[in-house]
Amino acid sequence: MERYLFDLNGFIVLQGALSAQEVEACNATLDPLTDCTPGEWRGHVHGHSFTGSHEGLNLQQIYEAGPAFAGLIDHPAWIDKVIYFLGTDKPGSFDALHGPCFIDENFVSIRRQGEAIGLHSGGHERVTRCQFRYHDGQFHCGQINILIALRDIGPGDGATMVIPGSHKSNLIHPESAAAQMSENATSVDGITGAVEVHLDAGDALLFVDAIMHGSAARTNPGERRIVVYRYGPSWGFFRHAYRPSSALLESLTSRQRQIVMPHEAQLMPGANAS
Ligand SMILES: O=C(O)CCC(=O)C(=O)O
Repeated sequence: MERYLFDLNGFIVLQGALSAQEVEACNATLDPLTDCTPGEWRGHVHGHSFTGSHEGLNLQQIYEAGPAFAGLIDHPAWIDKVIYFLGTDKPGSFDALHGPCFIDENFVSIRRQGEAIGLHSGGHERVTRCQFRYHDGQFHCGQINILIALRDIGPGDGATMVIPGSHKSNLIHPESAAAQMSENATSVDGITGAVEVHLDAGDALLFVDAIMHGSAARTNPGERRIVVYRYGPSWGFFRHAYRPSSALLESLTSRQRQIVMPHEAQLMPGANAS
């Protein structure tokens, strides 16, 4: 049933993915971090904002915050499903060069009244990284997201919104282009076909990034707290354990450098990259 619903809709909800104790441990770890500001380091966790306007605070590299979050990396409630939908569960899969998956972003998002994220993604874009693909009896998705509620998310709480089935759409959503031009771009409220996904604390939303998604604006007081771990196939990382030397990097043009090493490690001051 999960396979069928994921294929049909582009998402499934894993109810009770985290126990009450796990949710409590995550929230207790977060409590001292919620006043972090974008650009600030708290240990190895970095305050961040997608656009710096209405999307609230992100705490990037949240798996560094402590065991409660490190335990989510391969949590038994979802890891086998993630690998299955990436299609890297088969022995010898060439998409599984460095193991079955790679997390390319992990963060907590904290939103307060008025904050939201606008509609984005969609099957019409055919973006390789986010793609939904099924071939010869196997899923081959480019990115599977696990979004976990750390507090109950109901009406007015700024729920994640999805357009079921839009991971397969061929046409751009007619309201999407218009929404980019108006203040509606800041949330998914009012978009035809979009539904709120209400979650209890500890529930997880598993979705392919190709689905059109975003969130409702939070109208209730208080704070929405979610965690997002994005999993993709591991092949995008270096094939072998070689790394370019700093002498080479320093000698390259900016275009060459971007191809060889797209970005420098952004680390807490004083920390060493491994
Ligand atoms: O914040 C949300 O509810 C949606 C998250 C989102 O857009 C994403 O993970 O890509």
